[in-house]
Amino acid sequence: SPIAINQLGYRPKDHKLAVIQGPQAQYRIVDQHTKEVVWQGESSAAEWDEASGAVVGKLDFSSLTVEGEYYIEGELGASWPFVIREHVYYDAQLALFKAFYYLRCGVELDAQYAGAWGHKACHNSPVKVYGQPELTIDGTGGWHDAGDYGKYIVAAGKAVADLLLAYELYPQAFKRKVPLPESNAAMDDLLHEVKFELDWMLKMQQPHSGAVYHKLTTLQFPPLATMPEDDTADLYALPVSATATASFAAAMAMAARVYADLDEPYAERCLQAAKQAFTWLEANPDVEGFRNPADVGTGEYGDQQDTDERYWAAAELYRTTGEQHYHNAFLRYASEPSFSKTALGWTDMGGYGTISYLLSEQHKRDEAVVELLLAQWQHQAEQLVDVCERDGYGISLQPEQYRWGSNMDVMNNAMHLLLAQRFANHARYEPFIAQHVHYLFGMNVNGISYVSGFGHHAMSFPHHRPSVADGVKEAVPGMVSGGPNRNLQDEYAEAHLQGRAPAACYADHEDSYATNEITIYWNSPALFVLSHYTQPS
Ligand code: G3I
Ligand code: 9MR
Ligand code: ZN
Repeated sequence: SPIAINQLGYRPKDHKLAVIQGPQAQYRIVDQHTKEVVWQGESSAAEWDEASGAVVGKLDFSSLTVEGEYYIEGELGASWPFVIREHVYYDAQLALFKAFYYLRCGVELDAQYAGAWGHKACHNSPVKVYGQPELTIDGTGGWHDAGDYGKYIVAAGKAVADLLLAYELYPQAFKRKVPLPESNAAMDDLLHEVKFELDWMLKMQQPHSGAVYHKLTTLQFPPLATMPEDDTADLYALPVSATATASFAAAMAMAARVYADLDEPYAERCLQAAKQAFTWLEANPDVEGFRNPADVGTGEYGDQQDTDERYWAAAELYRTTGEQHYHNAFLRYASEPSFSKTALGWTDMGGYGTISYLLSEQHKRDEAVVELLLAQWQHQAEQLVDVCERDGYGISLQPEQYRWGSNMDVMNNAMHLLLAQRFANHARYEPFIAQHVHYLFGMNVNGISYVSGFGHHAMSFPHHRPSVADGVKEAVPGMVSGGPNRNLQDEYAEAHLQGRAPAACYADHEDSYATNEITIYWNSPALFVLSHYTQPS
């Protein structure tokens, strides 16, 4: 269909948009059941959209607010049916969260909780410390990172940050049970699931030094059609890094705050781990960025810049403890211009430090720094909105920004706008935020919902080993695909996507790891954003 919509549907009072390829024209919205025309209007003047390589116009039907099931119809064809309903995002939000459960390592996922998508216990052998053949550690638990079975600390850091922030800012969005094996009345499921990851992260800290191993993987990726329990090659803990240690410190400091009222001893343990990691960072100001040794081919998560992670760690430790020492450290890092204070990726974590400081109202702060950080945050929000206004599909990515994991950038930007609204206490960005959600769930040039199991035409063939190997027709649901990547960085993309416009460089194919893999830190910002829509008002 030339008419791209949010396949999940729209909430009655939200901004509602469809994007149509082709010339400006008249459209009708028809009630799917009565066949009555309930709305009519014209699309905006069609324009060439560089990112998608198409001539498109927008159909804004925000004025249709009556709940129901509809489709859009015009000369060129009709859209998928869609609903307008208050609770349209509830199931998807829960599924984006449940995806973390499906990624659990070390334990059996049994049918009671996993349905058809279970697996046996996996990756439970002792972990060899790389380069020290006599040493092993226990590295069980945690989430598989992605389509592969590696477990990487900096990736975990971003995912945990998004989940705990979502929980701090939208607690009411986490009152429904998934359910999980641990579900109980004492803690919301989100905290049980995050604890599953934190418990693993704690095992990655060297007991004496406080530094944190960069990652835990086999030496090479197993073949694609491999179930977790069949991936039995030796496991290695790769050397410590400053980025891992600082991400770890920040995530643990957040956990110490969030778990404080519910599980005091656990919160205390997280805090001690965070402090110990930070002490190591202070004693080691100049550390080479992590590089894979020559015989290791799994994800590198290399990053030469660790000041942003240190800035974030200092901010979280200050927010959690109020101790002057961390404030001083934060201000020192804040004065360094060498890194972005707004980025929210696994490489560039500065944005999380900024969020944390801006939310530390209960402590003494340097007001000049607060003003500066706020101004930067709001300035970037305005820039994102400018891009949305020019973009054919109304999102904030520029053509050159469709890179590996672009859907993370889409959701990160929506997250940025949500925080910008919160800091300035307004709701002016709502339409732009909604457009990012519409894009993720189908309002894009590929007409696909990038979340498995959600939408009439949903991503179905992720580069995700269990989804390939488990013999179940449907992919594991609730997983966010990496999305369009103009750099064609896998053999499948290279062979099939040449010459396409940036946003069209996407293949729903299991071999295309550079456009269609899934990871914990692509799900996490999407979960944050949907939690905004599923917090009962
Ligand atoms: O941002 C730059 C852009 O400015 C530049 O023009 C372009 C040119 O190549 O590169 C862009 O950077 C890309 C970067 O991702 C963006 O985040 C790199 O090319 C690209 O190689 C890099 O890809 C990373 C990929 O690993 C390969 O290292 C992804 O970010 C990262 O998410 C991905 O992570 C993998 C793990 O290694 C293993 N587990 C699965 C996971 C997801 O695919
Ligand atoms: O499956 C791997 C995926 O998780 C990684 O993100 C990706 C990039 O590091 O690599 C994938 O593994 C491929 C390897 O790099 C090249 N040969 C094919 C592998 C896929 O089966
Ligand atoms: Zn495993």
